[in-house]
Amino acid sequence: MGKRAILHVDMDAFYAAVEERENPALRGKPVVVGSEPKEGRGRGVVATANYAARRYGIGSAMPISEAWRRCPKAVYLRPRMRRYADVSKQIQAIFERFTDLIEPISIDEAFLDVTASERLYGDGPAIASLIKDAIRKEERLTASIGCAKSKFIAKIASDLDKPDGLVVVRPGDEAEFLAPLPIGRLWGAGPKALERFRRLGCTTIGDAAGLDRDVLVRAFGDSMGDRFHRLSRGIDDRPVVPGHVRKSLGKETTFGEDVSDRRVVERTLLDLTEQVAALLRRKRLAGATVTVKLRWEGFETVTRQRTLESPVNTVDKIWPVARELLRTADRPRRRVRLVGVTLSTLDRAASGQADMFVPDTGLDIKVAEAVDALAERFGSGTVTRAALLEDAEDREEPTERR
Ligand code: TTP
Ligand code: CA
Repeated sequence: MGKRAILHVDMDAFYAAVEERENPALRGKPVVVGSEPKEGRGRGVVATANYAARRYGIGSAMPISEAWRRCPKAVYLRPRMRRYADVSKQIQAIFERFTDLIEPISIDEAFLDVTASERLYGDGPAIASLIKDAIRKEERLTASIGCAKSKFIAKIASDLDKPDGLVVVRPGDEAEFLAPLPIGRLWGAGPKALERFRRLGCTTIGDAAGLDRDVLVRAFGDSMGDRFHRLSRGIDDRPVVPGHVRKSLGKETTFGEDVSDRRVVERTLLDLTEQVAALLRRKRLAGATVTVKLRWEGFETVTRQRTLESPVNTVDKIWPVARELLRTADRPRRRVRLVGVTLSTLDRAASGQADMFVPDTGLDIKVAEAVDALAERFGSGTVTRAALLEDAEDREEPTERR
């Protein structure tokens, strides 16, 4: 493999840092961004906490009630997704000065391949410093960067000296760098794999690197075994793939025949909304912008969109917005050829149980997951539809609206 220079850039305490820079009164205080704490009775979770709040043991995905218990005097803020998405774009623009090979992996993280930029700006570490300086000066934020010849090593490195870190792993030092790290840092090593590694006597990546490839293949199968074998020795050739992050997720349907019955249009849109919500959840994403698209007979097309304060991925949160957008866009006398719904301004949803993006009803992600499971068995729409449509069918005739 050629000598590549890969950077992994990860913003520090991203949402909280944006809030701090925009409100000097927060400086030095513990700041928790997440759902409403309701004096300890809130049911949502923490999106992130600044480093002052982390000293109380507060972190992403922790129940907000637990955060409150640990530090009631912290400043508790709701997320402002649009703001963070804007800042994310500014940071992306800084990256673009140095390379076209940018693979964003979330709102505040990206891989950059700067190999071809080295002639112009100096080597990888020098470019990493320039990027950190630009982010500090222009955005008043700090980033942590890992610099190595592969994505895997760069990603681990960026995490080792947070916040405001720059960790460089020189070519040839990879195995030595990895050896002492816990085996859980290997990409793809979930709980099951960890248990198997434990039985093989491996606790560090170095332990795994010491095993024969055959042993790993026998324990994990051809593909995972080979992967662990290579990664543990610091071998990772995966390229930086530009524009990897999904920007929106939507579904649309063209009717077999143009439709005038608004109940049919709404039912179809609800169906599409359910599918989009389920897909978002499966991909562990949530979106803050809801867009509804309508095409009339004759092909004229309109879209209406609204951005919510925080991202959502459940049908009961998306549907009221989608329905309202449909109703404002609609011209009831015209027949409808196509209807669609798209969620954008995407962000990752908290993994696991309660979804941070459903602040006051820790339950509905569970309900949504149960619905997903049922939908997989019986087809989508089995559960939620009846309840949600009631509203659609009981409402006044569409002609009474614009
Ligand atoms: P992270 O990069 O995981 O965390 P961070 O930037 O807040 O802190 P660190 O310095 O450790 O990198 O996530 C980026 C943003 O994504 C974070 O600011 C808030 C959001 N997020 C959630 O909303 N929920 C989550 O469970 C996680 C992990 C992140
Ligand atoms: Ca981060």
